[in-house]
Amino acid sequence: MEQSRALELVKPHLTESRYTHTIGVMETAIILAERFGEDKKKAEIAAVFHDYAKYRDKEQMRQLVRDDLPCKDILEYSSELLHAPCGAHYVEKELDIRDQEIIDAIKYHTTGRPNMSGLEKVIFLADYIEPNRQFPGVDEVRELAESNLDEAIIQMLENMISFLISKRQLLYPLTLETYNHLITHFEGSFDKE
Ligand code: DGI
Ligand code: FE
Ligand code: FE
Repeated sequence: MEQSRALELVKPHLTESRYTHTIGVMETAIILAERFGEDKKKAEIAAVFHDYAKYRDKEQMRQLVRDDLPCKDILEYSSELLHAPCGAHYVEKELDIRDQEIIDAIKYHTTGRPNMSGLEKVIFLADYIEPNRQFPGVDEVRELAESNLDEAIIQMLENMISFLISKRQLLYPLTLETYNHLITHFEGSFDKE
């Protein structure tokens, strides 16, 4: 799919600021894909559609999860988590995007998961560091993303998890599993006291 066609398809589903964010994620994802040897075209398409379901009706998304998706546990956590797996489903059904790597990158873009593919990592990180983002600590993650995808994601998860704790938000187990997996596999596997 051409970039212009993809953007045209996603635009009606987003607010203006979310569309600007989406363009930022797309441009960042292409740069990261180039840098870390991932497929740029897949990164572009996954980025364009990553927030496709951001403004869908929450009750309809809960229904979809209850009836058709395997991730039932998500229903017990923040409704902000719904748009990732539901978006992956809608993109497949409504836009006929069948590439499983693209679908998985959309599905896991909010929480990550253990053993993420390179493309999943690129979208997960691009969503966090795109130029319109202004989270505390984001510049440190941008700096790490210049050279090390896994280190950047570990720092990003530390920021995210600390932020959620500071707001006394429930932590979705998959987010923690992503973090545990990365520090086990990419920070040396010795125990730190
Ligand atoms: O959709 P975006 O705003 O671009 O970004 P996103 O898809 O990463 O969604 C961010 C939201 O997801 C934010 O409100 C925090 C929430 N989130 C991510 N991981 C967890 C989480 N919320 C809870 N409660 N638990 C998590 O583990
Ligand atoms: Fe999102
Ligand atoms: Fe996003």
